[in-house]
Amino acid sequence: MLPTITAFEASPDRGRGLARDMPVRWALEEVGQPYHVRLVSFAAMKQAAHRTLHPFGQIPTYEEGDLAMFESGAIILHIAQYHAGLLPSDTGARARAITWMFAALSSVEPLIVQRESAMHSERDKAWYTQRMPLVEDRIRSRLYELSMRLGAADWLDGAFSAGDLLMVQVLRRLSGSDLLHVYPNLSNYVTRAEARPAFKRAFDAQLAVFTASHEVNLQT
Ligand code: GTB
Repeated sequence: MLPTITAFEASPDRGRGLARDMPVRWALEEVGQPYHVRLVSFAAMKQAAHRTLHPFGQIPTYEEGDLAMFESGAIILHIAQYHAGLLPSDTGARARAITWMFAALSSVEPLIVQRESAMHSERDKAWYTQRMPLVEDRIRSRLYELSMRLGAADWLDGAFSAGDLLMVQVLRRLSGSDLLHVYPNLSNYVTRAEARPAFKRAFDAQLAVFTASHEVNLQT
């Protein structure tokens, strides 16, 4: 039985592949696991049926037989544990790759999400122009540290892993800002990952959903 994931029926990212179904799709493509997608509206996400799968009423979710999961990081770890291709078999290297997964989600992404939240909900507040440089400085110093660690390597720790997949997906949220370009090795890291055939398949699949929903909206 193929796993089923959920994704936005009409993603607010307008097909840029920034919503969190994207890294799950990408992980499934990397390991060669076909999957079904169930599209959900914002209203449906908040209803009881979806909340049995996701207590916070969000996407993505993952169903496979009797198993139902939420949280993109946990889903990707599950995929990586049960399929070859996203985690090394050596115990130490595997632990380090998992460390990078957590680093992406808990030490890098929150700083970037803070900036997005400020841009979306605090623009009209008196403190916005003072707060934003501080928020961006925190991102800059974390990117500097990451850039130093990556150095001239292709990936964070040896071969491409689920740690790189999540880190790149997090860094992609800075596309459209100039924050990443200050560190050419990080920009190149993202470009290198985006050139992977699995990334392209995942990206095209989520873009097709946006294009179809956009066409429907134009006709109605
Ligand atoms: N920690 C959870 C995970 O990693 O799975 C977070 C899940 C989450 O934030 N889901 C978002 C959601 O369902 C979609 S991805 N939001 C609807 C709601 O809460 O009602 C976050 C996201 C949304 C939009 C953009 N964008 O437009 O660029 C980017 C990322």
